[in-house]
Amino acid sequence: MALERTLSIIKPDAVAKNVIGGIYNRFETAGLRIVAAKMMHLSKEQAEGFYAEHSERPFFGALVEFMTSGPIVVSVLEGENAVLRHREIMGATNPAEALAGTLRADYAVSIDENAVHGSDAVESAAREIAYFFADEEICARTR
Ligand code: RTP
Ligand code: MG
Repeated sequence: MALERTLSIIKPDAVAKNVIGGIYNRFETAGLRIVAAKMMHLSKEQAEGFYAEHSERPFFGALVEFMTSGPIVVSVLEGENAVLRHREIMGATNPAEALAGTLRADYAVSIDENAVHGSDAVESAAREIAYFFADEEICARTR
């Protein structure tokens, strides 16, 4: 088992629903530790940069519009197999396909407004963490 870090975003729909604490509770219950966190309201440029890999996809404009529609909570989660574990807690991208008990089954409305984001691999996690956090903003466990 590997100690990993992954990037988590609580998207504007979930922040608007007032369920930040409920989502954080799922992470902590699953053994993931929050080692960095900030609330922010993305600019169009920040959202486009974050989702640059999707820039040619038909849903890109709607995705950027949604991600800039309100504040989000961006966090770094640390734990054993954190990338995959976090994806399992989130559930499928489309909430209609998300397993019962996953965040998207419980909180997402549609594939476009699907409550949470999580890095999909260790490599993308490193890039996405660096997109939002300086090294000194990530707090190593000291006790
Ligand atoms: P995320 O990046 O947000 O964790 O979601 P994901 O890996 O499960 O999905 P991804 O393929 O990376 O897509 C990023 C976000 O774009 C929206 N999307 N819409 N209408 C569509 O077909 C479609 N496909 C993707 C979703 O909001 C998805 O989370
Ligand atoms: Mg993705």
